[in-house]
Amino acid sequence: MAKQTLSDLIVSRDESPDRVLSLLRTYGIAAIPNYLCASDLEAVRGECQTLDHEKSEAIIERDYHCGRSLLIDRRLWNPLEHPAIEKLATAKYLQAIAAGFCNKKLAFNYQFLVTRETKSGVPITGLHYDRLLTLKFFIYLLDTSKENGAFECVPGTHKSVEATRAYYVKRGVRLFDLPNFQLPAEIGDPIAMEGAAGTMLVFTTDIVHQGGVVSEGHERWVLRLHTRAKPLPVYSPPPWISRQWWRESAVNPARYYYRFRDKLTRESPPTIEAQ
Ligand SMILES: O=C(O)CCC(=O)C(=O)O
Ligand SMILES: [Fe+2]
Repeated sequence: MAKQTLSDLIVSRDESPDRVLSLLRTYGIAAIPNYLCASDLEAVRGECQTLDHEKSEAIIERDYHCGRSLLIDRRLWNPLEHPAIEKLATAKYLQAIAAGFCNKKLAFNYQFLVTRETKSGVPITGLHYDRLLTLKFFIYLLDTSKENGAFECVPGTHKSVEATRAYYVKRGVRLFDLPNFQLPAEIGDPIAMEGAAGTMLVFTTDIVHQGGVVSEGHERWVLRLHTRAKPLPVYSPPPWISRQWWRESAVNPARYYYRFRDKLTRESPPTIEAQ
């Protein structure tokens, strides 16, 4: 596939969700500048700020090596107290994208993460795909460029990652153990998805991606909504009662069948590359 630039991945706010879907399917990502208008952006920022002081079972502070990270479960909070984030999380436009992208039952935007990256000089993450497959609606709350750690990705890698995931899942490998940071060195240079505050990136986490590096004197602030297929994939599935647990358990016959077959056929995992 010819190398893309950021402008190939941009959808204008007044285009239909179909345009986002087409980029999402081809490249694994689309960017919508000005997704939030100035007043909605201001309101979302205000609510994100108050989350910092809110005590609720819905909000969990997570360890984060480059700043602060709050994980919020929307199923456990009071929507009336967070109207701006609720409006964003329930938007028909986003529902149409999610439904068009995945034809399974969805936990649509059931969870979101607010991160504020203030620590400079350290990569936010290295290049990877996520172990838990997620459709992310990732919104910059501040103007974001390479200087303050813009999200980066290698467009078109999601298809081979999907095949890689299927390869391991078929063989009973735990999602927790997926080698999601093991990527070929020649995968290609990632594109920095720079955008003004209010820009939304829509991507499947099967795309190879990473966070950038915040430079001294700068910061990044992001809200990202998580949509996943049901039953929700997890790192530690509940024993006995979940299909994921049986698939990952020692009694899964596929594990032994493929061990035998892979020896005979010398089949190896697909190569992760841009397609
Ligand atoms: O924070 C970033 O830019 C990278 C984020 C990431 O890896 C993710 O949301 O899955
Ligand atoms: Fe990730």
